[in-house]
This record gives sequence, structure tokens and C-alpha cells, in this order.
Amino acid sequence: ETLSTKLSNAADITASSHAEPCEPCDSLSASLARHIRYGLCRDEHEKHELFNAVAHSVKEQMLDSWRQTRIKDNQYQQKQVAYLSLEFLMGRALGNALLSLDITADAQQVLSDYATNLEDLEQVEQDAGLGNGGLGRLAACFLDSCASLDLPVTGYGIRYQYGMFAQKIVDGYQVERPDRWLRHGNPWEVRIANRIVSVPFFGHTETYLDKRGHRHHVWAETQNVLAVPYDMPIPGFKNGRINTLRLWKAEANDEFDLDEFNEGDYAEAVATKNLAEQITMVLYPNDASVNGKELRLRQQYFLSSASLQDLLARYVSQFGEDFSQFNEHNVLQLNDTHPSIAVPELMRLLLDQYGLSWDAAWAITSQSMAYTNHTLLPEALERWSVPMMKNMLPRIVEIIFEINARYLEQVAHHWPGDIQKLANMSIIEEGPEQHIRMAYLAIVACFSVNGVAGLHTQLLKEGLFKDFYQLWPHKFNNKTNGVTPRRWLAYCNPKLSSLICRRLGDEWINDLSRLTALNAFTSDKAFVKEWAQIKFENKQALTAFVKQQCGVEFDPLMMFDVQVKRIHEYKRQLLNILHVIHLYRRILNGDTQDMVPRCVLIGGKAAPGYAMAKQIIKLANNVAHMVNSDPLVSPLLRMAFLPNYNVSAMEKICPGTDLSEQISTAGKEASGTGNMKFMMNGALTIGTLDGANIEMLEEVGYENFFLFGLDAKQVTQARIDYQPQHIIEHSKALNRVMSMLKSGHFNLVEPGIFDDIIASVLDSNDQWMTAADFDSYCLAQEQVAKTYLDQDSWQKISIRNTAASGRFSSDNTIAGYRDEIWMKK
Ligand code: B1N
Repeated sequence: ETLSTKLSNAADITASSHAEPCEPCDSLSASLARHIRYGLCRDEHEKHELFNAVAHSVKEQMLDSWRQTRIKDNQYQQKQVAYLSLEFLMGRALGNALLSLDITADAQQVLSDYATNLEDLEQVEQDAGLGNGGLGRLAACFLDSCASLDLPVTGYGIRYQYGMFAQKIVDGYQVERPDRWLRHGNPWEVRIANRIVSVPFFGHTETYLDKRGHRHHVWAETQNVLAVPYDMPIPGFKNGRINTLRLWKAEANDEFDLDEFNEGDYAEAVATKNLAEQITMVLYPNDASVNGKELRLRQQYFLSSASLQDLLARYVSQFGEDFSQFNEHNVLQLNDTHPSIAVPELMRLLLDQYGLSWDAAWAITSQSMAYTNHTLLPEALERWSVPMMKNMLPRIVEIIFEINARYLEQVAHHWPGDIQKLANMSIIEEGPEQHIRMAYLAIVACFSVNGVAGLHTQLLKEGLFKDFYQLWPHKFNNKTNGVTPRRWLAYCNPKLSSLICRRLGDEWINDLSRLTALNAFTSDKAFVKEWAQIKFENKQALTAFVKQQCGVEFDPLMMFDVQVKRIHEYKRQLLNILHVIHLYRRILNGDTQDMVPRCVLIGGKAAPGYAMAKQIIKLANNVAHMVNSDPLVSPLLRMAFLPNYNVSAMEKICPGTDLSEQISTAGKEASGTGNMKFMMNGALTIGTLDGANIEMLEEVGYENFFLFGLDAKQVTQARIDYQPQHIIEHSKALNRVMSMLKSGHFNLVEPGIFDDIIASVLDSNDQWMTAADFDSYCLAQEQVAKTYLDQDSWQKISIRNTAASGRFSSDNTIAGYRDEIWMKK
């Protein structure tokens, strides 16, 4: 490699010069040899050092295409999309990159020279766990689909030094451990020192009139924090596009507290570095609930401001300060309200930095931003205290009040004389302390508001955002979630993937609707047999994983019944556990007719402050212990709680699952996406009419789905006069289960620890209506068992589920965002 090649590879990323031809980079093999020889500076190396060398070599294979993509996109021939998200749950990158670049076989070959195999090496990579659950993983699937659909989309997020906490189980309880994912460095990232920006905090505002009588606003005496971009490559599937995930790290400004330096308080001044760098220290571990901490708002503003400054600088370098074409060339998608402070921030930059009028700035802002809502749960709706925000972001608060005043005029015009409407719809919530309703701010400013599944969008329009839907019906639209078939079938299930390729070719990998052709094979005996055999082998692999992670012995001849997701009352892991207790009691009573041997696996993290969720984990562990330690029970029933559920765990779990549990209280799960991964991999679903389950059922048909429980309307109805005690009295099965729980059978030496859980089921205010759906759930589970006994029909249904999963490719979802939101004329 010549020095000039190196220099041209490192060229300024803003350069919009044409790509000059350069020498091709080294082969993977030569590159790896070089990294091992010159990168390690030692003769012995540990596993992670070899992994880093491999990852650097694979990244090197992407650098030329990455640069070409950047140069092309800087010409703005296509509208540029910025996807703003506080979370990107990327998981591991190596296997995915090899698949996208089509060099997996090459890598296997090269690694054999180093006496290691690829599969083992892949396990060495730390998950990039920069997200909580579905919302963050959705962002990751979207990036993969955008690159694969050749769309110029940049992900903007935060480079948390500590991602999602690692979960350990001690005495059945969750214990949180810090996720030190950057400990050995991150070989995929590139620090882009020439795109650093500065983000203001605190200070105060001043206004003055200029000579022409124009009012100007100054945000003075701010404390500035540097935002340093770290870029990660996002390779498209075999198409040469490499998009960028740009993650911001907070660093102290050198001028930070210069006075203290001068006054001799050197140590004090250096210590303030920590305050700045705190901002990107840790991911808040709340899923579908808010954390009202000031630091969280700082993270949100930091991400929004840095990303917008980056976007504007890039635009200005191409078009100068003429913003008339901005909307033609840029659009921003807000992943929930978490980055919605970008709305007043874009106004501020256009007004105060670039001198635009209010109307001009508003025209640009309100035509460039789109908002995705991910939940109806009231505990997840963000409201920020005005006094707190005034202190931290005084200029931003001024702008929000101005937006609100102008918007309320429209409301008054639409509903003349209706004072209550004004109060209900105001962005400012009144009370002992004022609060900013971030969702309202987003709806007012954005040209598009979308939900993430059909039912969810309908409930947004009828319920939570009803008034807004009446005012602006054209803003509302649905985009049902999806998952990337590259990671969630082609990569994670190589055996099934190869069988499908042998029969259908490989076009399904970026056109998942082609899987419907599998329906033709349900009566092909050899095919069905091979389908079953692959599931069996995947179950063997999952058995080994469960043994290693939980010490519990599963048996691949038994049915694998799996529920993995964040622990939340609305997801009703409790309903699942109550069913396990029901089966356990039946076995103890010798009532085992038609019972199918089952292994039940539950996994997921509880938010550290969510006491009830933590008790549910404890209950799962205690029930598992009782079930597994009775030799009379274990031939028919086994149970494990899998610690530290994450993206990499799901890659092993979904290929080996027979039955997928999607059992949330109807109306509560906005979409769900784990449900789709299981379906793609041939699992059958037991589920309620909630979120995307409804659309999965639509695709696969009632005969191939185990439906149970109240629907969303019935849940609302049943709430009015809900008497769980009464339900329990009339249900033999539930009665026995509750008695067993109350008797202390699962907590003999820990009296009282499940009292809250028991009380929650008996509570007539139980939001999650666990008792209401119990009988219906057990009945559906009996149907599952009956179907499983006939393996031939089970396997056919399994094939039909994979065949019907095409609609849930995130390629499909992204095509919708592209055509109906981003590029819509
Ligand atoms: O977003 C997923 C959906 O598939 C799930 O149904 C939904 O529960 C999930 C605050 C959230 N909604 N809201 C969140 C996450 C973190 C946080 O701090 C809220 N996550 C969802 C993808 O659409």
C-alpha cells in the first residue's frame, strides 16, 4: 500500500470531488496478515485481539465503497434522510458484514490459516447493545434495509460508553452489571475529528434590536460541550452501498472553564471534563417508560443539536446559505419523541445562526420532520418540566412557547370558543409546575405522524391523538414494523436458509415475498422431512446454549415454548408462568392425558427500577427450580430463565423455537417485532389480537395461528366491571393455580415474596387483565399440544408460517417510509 493510497482513503469526508481511481485495497488475507503483523505489536495474542484484527481487515474491505457512497451522496442527487434515534441496538457486526459483502466463505478459508474457525471467532465480538428492546432493534433493522434498498440514509445516535446493562441471576433475582462493550476498543468505528461540533447548555438569553429595528436573540454565557462523531459502516446487501451510522460522543471543550485554569484551579478545571463527558456515559435502561432525569434531556438535546448542525453544515457546503432548497434535499425521521427537541433546535439554528425569519424557518422545519410513535402507554409519554428546561435550554423554551402560541391560534380557529380544547391540546401542560408535552410538540411540527402496526395507528387516531387527527387527518399514517431477513433468517439460520435457497434460489433474501413459493412444498415429503430435521438440529444447538447459560437440561425431542422480550406487566410473562404452574399441577395430579412434553424458556431484562418486573423474574426462576427438581415432572415439563437476553441470544433462540409466545393484553403492544423473527424461522405463534399479531394472523390464516383472549375493544369493555375474584372462583384451573401460589409452594423458605404478584392478579384494577384471559389461554395451549402430537401437520403449519412472513421484512416497511413519507411529492 502506498502512502498516497492511504492519504486518499483518509480524504476529508466533506470532499465532493469526483472519486479518483486508486489502487485496489489488499485482499482479505493480505490485510489480515498485515493487521496481525503490525497491529498487535506482540507475538502472542488473545482471542479478542485476533477478532479485532479480523474486524479491521473486513472494515478495510468496505472503505473504498464507503467513500464512493459518501461522494455520491454529497452530490444530493437523491433526497437525504437522517434517522434520529436515542437507540440503535446493533448487536454484532462481523457475520452481518461478511454476508452483505458476500465474503463469508473467503473469511472461513483465511481463518483456517490461523487455526480458528469463523463461528468461534464471531462469539468473541461484544454486542453493540445501544438500545433497550424493540424500538432500538427496529432502528438497526431499518439501517440494514435502507442500505440494501440503496437509500441515502444516515443514522444519528449516541455512542454510549456503557450500553444496555448485563443481567446476571443471583438466587433467582436480577442483578445488573455494567456493559463495558468498548473495553477492547471498537474496530468498526472511525473517529471523524474534522466534523466535531459544539452544543450549548445553560446560560441565559438576551434580545436586542438592530439598526433596522429587527429583533435578534442571543443565547449567552453558555457552557459548550463538544460532540465528536464516530462513524460505523452499514453495508447494503451485495449492492456496494455503505451507509453511515454516526454516533456522537461528548467531550469537554478545551475552553471549558478557562477561568479556573487561569486562577490556578487546574485540577478543578480538569474535573469538569467529567460533567461534559457524563452526557454519553450510559444508556437509560427503561423500555416503554420514561426516565425524567435531567441527564436524559441533556442526551436528547445533545444528539438533536449535534445531528442538525452536521446536516446544516453539509447542506451549506453544497448550496451556501440559501435554504430554499433544503426540504427538497433533506428529511428527518424522529424515532419516537426522544429526539423531538430537534424541532425547536432546527428553528433556533435557522433563526439565530442563519438569520432566517420565523415564517421561513417554520416552513423548513415543519416540512422536513416526520415522527414515529411507538407506544400508547401513558407511562412512556415524555413530559419535561418547564423550569428545569428553562435552566438548561433557555432559548429552546422561548421557541417552544412561540410555536405553541402560533399553533393555538389554529386550534382556536378550528374550535371557536372552546377553551377546554385549547387546554387539552396545548403543548404546555398547566399545573403546579408547567410541563412540555413532547408528543404534541412533535405532532404540531411534523408533516407525518405514524404508528407501527395497523391496530396501533387506529388507536392513535381514535384515542391518544384524536383531537390532532381531527385537525390534521392528512398527517396520520401507518407503517407496520418489520425485521431484516438478512440477519433474522439468512444469517441466523444457515441450515434453513440453505434449504430455501436450494428450492427457491436466493432472491428471497432481498425480496421476502418470494417465500410464499414454499407453500408448494407442504406436500413434498422429502422437503417436510428436511424442514423438520433442520428444526431438530437447531433445537439441539439451543439445548446446548440453554445448558451453558442456565445449567438446565432441555431435550430437543420435547416442544420448545419460548417467550423472550423485555419483562413488563403488559407483556404478561406472568400469564405464561401461571400456565406452567397449571401444567405442573396437572402432572403432580397425574392428569397427563394428551400432554405434550414441553421445555418452556423465558428470558428478558427488567428496568432496574421496576419492582414488579423484577419479582416476575424471581417467580420464573423459583417455578423453574421446582419444576426441574422433580424427577416425576421433568419427562413432561422443564423450564429455564435465560439470563442476559440480547440480540446475539435471539440469533440462537429463534431458529430453535417451536412455539412463540406473543401474549400481551390486547391494545398494549404497539407492534412487536420478536413475533416476526420467530415466524420467519418457522415457529408457530400463540397470541392475542394485539399489535402486528393481527397482521401476522391475516397473512397466515386462523388455521395456522393459536389465537386466544379478549380483543382491544373487549378489554376496554371488560375493564368497566372487572372482577378477577369472580373469574377465579369460576375457573377450576386458575383457582388451583392461585391456591398453589398462595400456599407458598414456590417460596417455602422465602415467605411473602410473591404477595404483590398474587395481589396484582386479584386486583379489580389490574390493567393487564391476567385472570380474564387465563382460561382462553389454557384452551389455546391444549390446541397447541394437540397439533404438536401430529408432527406432520405441525411441520406443514411451520412451513406456512415462514411462507407467510414475507410482509414482515423491514425492506417492505422501509419501501413504505420511502414512498409515502420521505420521497412523497
Ligand atoms: O417499540 C417497538 C414495538 O414493536 C413495541 O411494541 C414497542 O413496545 C416498542 C421509551 C420505548 N415503544 N416504546 C418504547 C423504548 C425506550 C424508551 O425509553 C419507550 N419501545 C417501544 C418498535 O416499534
